[in-house]
Amino acid sequence: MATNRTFTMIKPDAVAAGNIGGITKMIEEAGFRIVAMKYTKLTAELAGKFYEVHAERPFYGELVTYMSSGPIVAAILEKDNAVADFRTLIGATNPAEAAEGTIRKIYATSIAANAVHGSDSDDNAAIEGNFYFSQLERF
Ligand code: IDP
Ligand code: MG
Repeated sequence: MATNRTFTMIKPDAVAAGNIGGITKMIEEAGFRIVAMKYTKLTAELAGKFYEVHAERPFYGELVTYMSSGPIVAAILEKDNAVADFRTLIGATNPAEAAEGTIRKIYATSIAANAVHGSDSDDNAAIEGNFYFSQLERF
């Protein structure tokens, strides 16, 4: 059964480019309610843990370096069908293949620096939300 929460990060490239406001506006206008939000920075060790499922992929080292290169915004979002609807809102991993009007089409600069993260399943949404937020930090 689909649950109603997903997890996102506004990634270092988008934060550095001053796009926290623009991306958050798109998220809210798409009908997502922010139930937790944090401005923070990953160490390489924490980025490595977050992306552990990708440890065998050729881009893992680049991904860990990039995701720990500057501040990010982590958030839990609520909406009916949150995981699938948020993946639609952000668009394809590679911005060159992302649909018009998606967050990645508008804000991503490369397949690595692709502006936002979105959970790919309800299970991962819960795991990823728990990675950043305690029970007392979600509303
Ligand atoms: P997703 O974020 O759309 O779910 P994943 O395949 O889960 O995409 O990859 C996780 C992240 O790793 C991507 O968002 C992107 O930042 C990075 N990444 C994916 N593929 C590549 C690549 O081919 N080169 C460099 N970085 C990549
Ligand atoms: Mg993914």
